[in-house]
Amino acid sequence: MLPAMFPSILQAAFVALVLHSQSTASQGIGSCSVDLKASYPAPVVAADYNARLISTGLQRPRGLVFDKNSALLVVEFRTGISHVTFSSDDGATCLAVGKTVTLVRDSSLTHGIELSPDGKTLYASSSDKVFSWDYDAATITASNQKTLIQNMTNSDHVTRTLLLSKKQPEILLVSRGSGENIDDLAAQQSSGISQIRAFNLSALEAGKVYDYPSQGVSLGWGLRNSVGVAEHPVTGGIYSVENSADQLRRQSTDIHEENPGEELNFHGTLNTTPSTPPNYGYPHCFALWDTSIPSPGSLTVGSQFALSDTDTVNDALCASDFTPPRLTFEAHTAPLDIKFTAAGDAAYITFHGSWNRDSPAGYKLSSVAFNPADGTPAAAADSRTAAVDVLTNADTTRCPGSCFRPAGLVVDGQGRLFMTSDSTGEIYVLQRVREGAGGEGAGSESRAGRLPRGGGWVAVGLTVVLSVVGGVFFAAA
Ligand SMILES: *[C@@H]1O[C@H](CO)[C@@H](O)[C@H](O)[C@H]1NC(C)=O
Ligand SMILES: CC(=O)N[C@H]1CO[C@H](CO)[C@@H](O)[C@@H]1O
Repeated sequence: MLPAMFPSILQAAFVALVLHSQSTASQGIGSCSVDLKASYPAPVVAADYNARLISTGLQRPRGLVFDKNSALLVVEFRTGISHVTFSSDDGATCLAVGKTVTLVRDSSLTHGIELSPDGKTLYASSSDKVFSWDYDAATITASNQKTLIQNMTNSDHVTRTLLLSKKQPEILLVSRGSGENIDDLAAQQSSGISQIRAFNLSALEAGKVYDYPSQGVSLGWGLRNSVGVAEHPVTGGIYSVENSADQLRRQSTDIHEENPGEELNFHGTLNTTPSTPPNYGYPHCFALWDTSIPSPGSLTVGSQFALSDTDTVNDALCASDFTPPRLTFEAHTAPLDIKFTAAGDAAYITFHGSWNRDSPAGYKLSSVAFNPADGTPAAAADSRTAAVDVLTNADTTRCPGSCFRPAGLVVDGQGRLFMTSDSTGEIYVLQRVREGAGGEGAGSESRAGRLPRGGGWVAVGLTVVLSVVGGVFFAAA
């Protein structure tokens, strides 16, 4: 009897400890009339953040940007672009969505969206093309559609992430993934597969269209599917988050459950773009997340490894000829977006969630601490704890069915973070409520103080009771 009961009591104690330091979304601080409820268990919010569900009913929302009138423009996968206004903004996370109208109806659009610094040119992408429109925020119209870049069609990965540089506003970065899980074409630079390329929009002659594979400047290749791309606000350093491969075997052993790691790659700054762009490894080399693989040798977390030691590409070549990630994340968590805070002290990353794993992983929003002055991640390259939970599903074993799936991010002028969940058609807003977040080591005592009124004391009480109960059972063990 006792051994069978034991794990559940430990589990209960653990749950209480988690409750002690976290709260659930939409349990407001102060009064707010916005009270949307998710159709799945309420997400769990880190204690140094508030979070609220503010919009539902969108069609697979992915990327999003703010226009000059503080409306959100949201690209909906294979639907178009919606214009979302707020009927009230009572500060913090208390925003009420007023009207949502269709701005662009286009079933080819997938994910990428950008707006020029003057707010008058809108950009979005299909799997093949990047388009622009003249955008009028007052009349809510997008007109005069043009094709700027073409020839990006892939059968498999269809997002073409767009990033307009803030440091060089005429430069548009476009990230394109692979056409299949292991795409041999990616090994030829001229294919334009699995690359991030930069295009000078000011240099595009009227009526002309850039050819993706052969024009623009490559920031790197061998990037399987780098869906999130961001520019550090202080240094201008370009980072991307890469979705790495599925179903991998090493020396014929199945290693896919815990490997390879997803990657955070660094691409330098736009004014230091090297004439020979670095190769980040795919489809030959992959980043290690779990070191328990056949013949690990001296490989550590984040080292790049080959699939076979008889290959022309082996571990030694992966180390010498390819650029390793700057950070590695849990296998198959599927990072889709990365956005920096204005100060550059943290980056938020949406992990859409796994399919190629027995136990679901990801399905959460995380933060990664950065050194604001030099724009580098605070954690070492072999860290397994660089990504810190901000908003998580209450029970990941129920994902993807009863879960939100984070996709796009945007930070507003007040530092509030807006996040789409494509599978549930939702937008969440989050706000950091205490400085020093975005890294590790926040004490749980101060976190408890951020629970909604009343809840904190219940959680503290529960923890005390269960710690005592747990202690008794630990002692018995
Ligand atoms: C972009 O093109 C314009 C027009 O040709 C040129 O003046 C500008 O220097 C270019 N910008 C960069 C960063 O190359
Ligand atoms: C190399 C290549 O495939 N080029 C194509 C780019 O797209 C245009 C417009 O669809 C085609 O005409 C080119 O053949």
